[in-house]
Amino acid sequence: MRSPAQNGGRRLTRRGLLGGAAGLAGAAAGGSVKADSLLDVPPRGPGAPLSATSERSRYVHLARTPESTPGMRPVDPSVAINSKAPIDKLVGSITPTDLHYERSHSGVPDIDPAQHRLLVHGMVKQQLVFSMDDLRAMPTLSRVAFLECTGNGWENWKTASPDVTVQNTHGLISTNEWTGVPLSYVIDLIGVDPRSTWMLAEGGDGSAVARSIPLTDEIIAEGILAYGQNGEPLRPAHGFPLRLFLPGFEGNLNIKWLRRLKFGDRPFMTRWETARYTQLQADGHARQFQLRQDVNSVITSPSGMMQIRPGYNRITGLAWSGHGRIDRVEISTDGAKSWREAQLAGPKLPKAQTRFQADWVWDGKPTKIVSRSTDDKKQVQPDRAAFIARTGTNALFHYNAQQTWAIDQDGKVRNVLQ
Ligand SMILES: Nc1nc2c(c(=O)[nH]1)N[C@H]1C(S)=C(S)[C@@H](COP(=O)(O)O)O[C@H]1N2
Ligand SMILES: [Mo]
Repeated sequence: MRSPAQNGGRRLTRRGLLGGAAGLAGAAAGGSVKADSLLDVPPRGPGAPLSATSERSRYVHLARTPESTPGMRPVDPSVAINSKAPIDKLVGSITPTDLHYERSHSGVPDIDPAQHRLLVHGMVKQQLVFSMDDLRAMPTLSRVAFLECTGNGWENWKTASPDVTVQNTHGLISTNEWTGVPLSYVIDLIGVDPRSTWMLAEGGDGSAVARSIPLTDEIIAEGILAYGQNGEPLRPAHGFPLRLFLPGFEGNLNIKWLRRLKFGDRPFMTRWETARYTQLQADGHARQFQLRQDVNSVITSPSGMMQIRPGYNRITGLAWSGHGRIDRVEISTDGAKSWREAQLAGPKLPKAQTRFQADWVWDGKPTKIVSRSTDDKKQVQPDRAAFIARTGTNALFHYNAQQTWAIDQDGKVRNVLQ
């Protein structure tokens, strides 16, 4: 009887025969051989006992990387301020819950949901305190949407470290299904004063992250007081038992461990919006309240530190926009000289990561690959030169310039600025 290893060997030989540009169709189909019997597939075997929760295969290794700011290297988790998602190793467009990126300013509080309360006050008809049971009794809404730290990409703002992965450069984004009470429901319930144009959201963690949120029609219509993530209660790292979720808006507005909403007629000017999350412009002035995550994309394979071979390579990556739906993604395999349209693999949800893919035959010569996305509001991802011309290099947040990966003659992929 033939062993799986022999089958594998036969595949490799077949692939070798196909090699090169002429074999594109065959190579794209991988190592398929004409099969004539069950001897061509590995034998069946006995199984392990069933379990209470499903673990990953022991052949699959997936982990976030805890990092300090703006360091590129893994650090001791006790001093990490964020932990990046392994987007180079994920498929599809949903991030597994345990791999959703994490950004916490002062650790993860241990909150008993039975004790947790949400205070809603300020310019409202009636000031109320809700328990988690109160909130869970209200109508719910679920939505698949991305969450992105406004610092995503900041490593490439000034210099490009060549030896990093896409997890390092773009790992502060994830897409999950979020479930909770529509913000609009609570606003109606408490009777927010129509003159109230801002809402303060405050977290119950040590650093009491608090942000002022403008009460635009879009935010009222789409905001969620979320207690569910991918079909289960939020994980503590992501705000258990309650967080604010605002599709398309910068990560830090999505207050975790939410304990207070206060309504008012002006921004509350917390230190998070006066000192922390402002954008220093080229002229030295700081810009406040740049809240939307812009149109963005990145090729996740081939990407930083991967090794490719001449011949067929599938290009794949992720695109997203805080403005809405991704309309198209173009890729260049000649350093942004020429572009062609990638295929959107779907689902194509608004304000969610969308997978794209394209065939590519690498001729073995050094080159650069780039992606650029366009959303349904006609926002186009800028190249780095245009982005820097517009924003300068003083700022830290909202970096959405096109990501370039350089491929050298040995097929090694490296991070470069443009
Ligand atoms: N209370 C509180 N909310 C918070 C934070 C925090 O440290 N404390 N971090 C913010 C930042 S900067 C981001 S990017 C997101 C990260 O959410 P996640 O850890 O679920 O990915 O939460 C935001 N909400
Ligand atoms: Mo963030």
